[in-house]
Amino acid sequence: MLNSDRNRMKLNSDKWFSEVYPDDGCALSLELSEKLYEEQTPWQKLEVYQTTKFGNLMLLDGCVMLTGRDNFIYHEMMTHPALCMHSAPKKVLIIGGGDCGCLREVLKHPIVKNVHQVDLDERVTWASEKYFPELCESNNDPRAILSFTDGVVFIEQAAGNSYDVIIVDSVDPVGQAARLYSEEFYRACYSSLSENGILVAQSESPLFHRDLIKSMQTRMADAGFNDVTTLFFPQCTYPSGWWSASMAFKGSKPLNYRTVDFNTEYYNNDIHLAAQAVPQFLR
Ligand code: AG3
Repeated sequence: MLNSDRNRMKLNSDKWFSEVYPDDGCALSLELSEKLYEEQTPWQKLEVYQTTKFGNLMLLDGCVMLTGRDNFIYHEMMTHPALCMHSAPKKVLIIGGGDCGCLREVLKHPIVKNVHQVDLDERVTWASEKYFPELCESNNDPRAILSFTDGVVFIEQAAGNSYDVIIVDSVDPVGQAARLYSEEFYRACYSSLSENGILVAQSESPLFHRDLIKSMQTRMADAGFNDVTTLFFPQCTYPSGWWSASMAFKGSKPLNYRTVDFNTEYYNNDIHLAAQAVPQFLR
């Protein structure tokens, strides 16, 4: 396409989905080819579309949760760095993560003995099984348990020393989900982690939500964690296209990390180190 044609192209609202970020005066648009599903679940509005170039798209309450094309970056970064930094991550808990993308990555680690995924909304997993079957290919692994209940209540009732790694794959910190970003919640995670346990939680955009990242780091430290590190990575279909995950260590932050011996699309040893480089404005 010539540049002059490109400039004349307007977004036709029937063909395009846009997630608008009003606080930041911008939006992300994806070209749609078909609407595949829509449901108001007891918790949220769930929609699935087929896009022209990004594979299937899942929205929750109008926010992009994942696309077939780029979800691998997020799911690999939410799982492999933390699992590789733990010397023996045998028991893993995923809070949220109903699309099962994190679950699939966790189960790639042979050292993992069991993974419990706790998401509020069973319909998200149903939709993922139907429209993102590649993410759900390990759901029948005997090491996996899927529960559909409130993650905050679940972790408050969990016994001490229950998990080696806890992964919080949640939606943005609005409404009910805001509880997953509180110091109280991090305290409950701390208590249920084993001695050198690691917590990793999605922590939004470094460009748009720097105050949130800073306050998550502070709350994690205030909850008792010994060390906190944020990982940075691209995620082109989330606000600003740049995303983060924050890790909290119950013991001291390990200097060594295990190398994966299975296929990944984004994560590798160089990425493991590079993702920890902190931008100047977040120091
Ligand atoms: N969880 C984080 C999604 C946040 C995206 N925010 C937005 N589009 N406003 C994603 C779930 C993937 N397993």
